[in-house]
This record gives sequence, C-alpha cells and structure tokens, in this order.
Amino acid sequence: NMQAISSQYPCYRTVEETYAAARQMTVDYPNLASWTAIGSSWLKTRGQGGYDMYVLKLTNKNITGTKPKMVVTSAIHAREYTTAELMTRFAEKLVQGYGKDPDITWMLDHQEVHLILQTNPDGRKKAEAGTLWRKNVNTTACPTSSTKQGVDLNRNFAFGWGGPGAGTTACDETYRGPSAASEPEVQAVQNYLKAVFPDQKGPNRSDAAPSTTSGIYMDIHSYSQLVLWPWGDTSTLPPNATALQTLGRKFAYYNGYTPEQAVGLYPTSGTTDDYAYGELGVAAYTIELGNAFFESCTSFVNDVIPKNMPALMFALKAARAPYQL
Ligand code: ING
Ligand code: ZN
Repeated sequence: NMQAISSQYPCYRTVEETYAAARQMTVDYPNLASWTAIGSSWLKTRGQGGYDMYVLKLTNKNITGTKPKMVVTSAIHAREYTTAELMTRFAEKLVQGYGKDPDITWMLDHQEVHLILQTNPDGRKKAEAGTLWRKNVNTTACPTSSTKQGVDLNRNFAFGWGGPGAGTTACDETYRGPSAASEPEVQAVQNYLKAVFPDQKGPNRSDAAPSTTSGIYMDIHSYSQLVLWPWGDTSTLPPNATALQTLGRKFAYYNGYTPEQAVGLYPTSGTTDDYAYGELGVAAYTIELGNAFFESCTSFVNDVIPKNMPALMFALKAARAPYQL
C-alpha cells in the first residue's frame, strides 16, 4: 500500500504502516510506550477523511515524577519520507534495547521521548500517491490548482509568523497560511509542545538573563546534511547562543553534518524550531537528513541510519543535562 513508490522504496513505511508500528510498540511494550491522539489533520477537521495526529511517548511508566523530555517531529513536509522512518526506527531501537542496553534502559527510566512521527499525514498520503508534495492539503489555499494548494506547515508556526522567507500567496510552495497557526496540524503540535514544556518561557528575541533549563526539541527534514539552530529569520545571534551552538555542533559531530544558524541556509519564518526556542525556551534544532527527500533504501540503511542513530542517542542524553538558555 505504499502505492507509487512501493517497489522501489520498500524501506519507507506509509502513514498507516507507521501508525501500525507505533501501536504495535504499545502492545509489545505496554510499560514503555503510549500512543495518544493530539489533534486532527486538515482533511479530518473537514470530515473529508484525513487522519488523527498522534504522539508516540516512550518512558518507563513504573517510574513516575518529572523527567527531562526530548520531543521530535518528523515528516512535517510530506515528501520527506526518510525522516519519519528514521524516527520510527529510533523508537523501535529504544524499546527493543530496554533491559539490554544499559544506556537505553537508564534513559527510558529517567527521561521521556515524545515522537510525532507523521506530522503531516494528509500531505504524506498525497506524496505516497506519487506527487513530490511538501505542504498540507488545505484545499482552500490555492483552490484552483490541485498541484499547488496547501499551506507550508513549517512557515505557519506562531513565532515570527509573517516574516521573511515565507510565501505570502496561497499557491506558493512555502505559503505561510492566512494567519499564524491557522492549520490544525500546527495547532496540534504547538498545543502539545506547550503541554510538554509548560513552565518554560521563551527567550524571545533578547532576554538577557539565562535560566537553567533542560529538554530538547528537534524537527527532522530532508535534505542537505545540516544541523540548524534558530533563528531562521535573522542573523542576530539568539540569546545565549553559546549553549544552543554547543549542543548543535556536538550533534553535528555525531552525524558528520554541517552545523549552522538556520538563516544561513536561507531566511525562513514561522518555523517549528523558532517557535519551540522563541516561544517556549527549549533548545531547538532542524536536522536536514541525507542527500534527497527520500534516499535509495541502500543509502538510507547504510548512510542515513548509521550517521544519525548515534546523533539521536546523543540528543537524548543532552536533553537531560541542565543548560543555560
Ligand atoms: N528545509 C527547511 C525548510 O523548511 C529550514 C529548512 C527549516 C530552514 C527550518 C530553517 C529553519 O525550508 C526543508 N527541506 O524543508
Ligand atoms: Zn522539510
């Protein structure tokens, strides 16, 4: 059921297969895994099919209390298949390693991992049908063109929305949407992030006083082999850039990618990581995997996975350490 890409790219699970794999983890590891609905895709809100949005949460449920948190979104851009598959395999590695690998056991005992594996399921379905789709499938945005409609969810977040590097016209490939957080997928992610990081206040643009915090947010994209940190809309250094850069550069040390401030790639606004960092004060990164939206399965298995699995394990460890932001 991968439709157009099934025979050539069997390594990338569909939306349904990803959801089934996550559900299976909750069956096989009920003390470690939960799968919770957090909102609806655009089509679902309109009663036109679509999907519930879900988060896969991993932690030892028998150890309660406040734990440092790592939150990751993947496949917010529909055609970036590599990203959801990497994170699904990361989840499987964690649950399968529990009780065997001492690092994994300790991290699942004392930390939480929250994975929104398919952040744009409607768009992803359209991509699976054979289009190189990026946006969601909001049919009221650019209604006259079935190939150009939709909102770019990674320009629709409510921090810095409407700034540079975002399309202002509905048919644009990076269309920001009619208003900040207009899209249900973005509302679901923002609400979830706010619930997970409730006490944290963003540094906004120029907070002078660093406060000690922990936790990490990553949004996984493809492609270009990059590790990006805020801001996307200005080359002004973020408050406490040192801590943000140090973490980002160390992640890049693990995966061998190029670390830089996001705006250095090209200006963007209304992105996930600027929101998580600017609004919620969480160390936030955009990772650009590999050399294509989706690699050959050979390259995915032999390059993307071995480079990024150790980097993700590092990020999970780093989420625990208090840092100044
Ligand atoms: N690239 C990202 C994009 O949304 C990005 C790059 C993200 C830059 C976040 C800055 C901040 O355009 C892809 N491949 O989507
Ligand atoms: Zn992307």
